Amino acid sequence: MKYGVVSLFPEWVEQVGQFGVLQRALERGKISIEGFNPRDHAMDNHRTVDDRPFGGGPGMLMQIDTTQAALAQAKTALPQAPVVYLSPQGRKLDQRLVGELARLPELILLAGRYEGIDERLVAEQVDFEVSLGDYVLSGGELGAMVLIDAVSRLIPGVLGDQASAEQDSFSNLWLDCPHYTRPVDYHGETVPEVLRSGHHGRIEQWRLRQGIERSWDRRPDLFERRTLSQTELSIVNEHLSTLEKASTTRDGKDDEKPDH
Ligand code: 4GX
Repeated sequence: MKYGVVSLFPEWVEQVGQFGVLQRALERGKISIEGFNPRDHAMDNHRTVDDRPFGGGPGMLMQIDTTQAALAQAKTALPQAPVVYLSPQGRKLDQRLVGELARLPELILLAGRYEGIDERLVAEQVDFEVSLGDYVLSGGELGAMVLIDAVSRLIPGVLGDQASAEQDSFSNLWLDCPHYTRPVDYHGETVPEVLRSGHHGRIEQWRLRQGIERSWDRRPDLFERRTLSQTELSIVNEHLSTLEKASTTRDGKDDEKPDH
């Protein structure tokens, strides 16, 4: 995957490739990251890259010519790349979208600063918008970095062990199960016996169950519009009756609420 990043701070975005698995991916030529800075195209003495919005109001916009010039340069370098604009108006990034993007050979990420970019430039030049979530960032750079990180680890050969990408949360559509390492006893809490049993079938079952139970408890939205397999359904049903028992036991306890 070749990434092009149009940003006023391209060196910052490029740093995402200086550590960990992405650093190795860069070294192995699995990915490349090239920045394109609108400021390099500013010709006035102040090297201006912002401009005032028509209609007034607080804040500035990206100056259209310099943004356009940097984007044009990125498109020449990456002729096959769709242009992704990071903005809160975009499709929210999730693992499904990450997977779709990972199949592309090239990607241009347009990271806006200030209040954004002229709508005509967006309409003419941007293929789609991606949002990191419903909160406000100071610019699209962190979005571009998150996207590069999440997409790159799905590219074959980027993770040492391809199986670990598939095991992560959301690749299997459920939250991840808990993990344990040494020591067996940590502050009086012990590692679940099943994980020390060496029984791989039971370990797999336990991990699936833990992931589904955690999803039910913490992310009920993951069950919306999803058809459960027979196994998943029985895990949920058993979890529900366990929760039910626990709550009726508590309700029935008369030593918790004193009688008057
Ligand atoms: N997920 N921001 C983009 C500039 C902007 C303003 C208006 C388009 C329209 C964000 C997010 C995000 C802040 C980046 C505003 N762009 N990006 N920037 N959430 O909050 O991606």
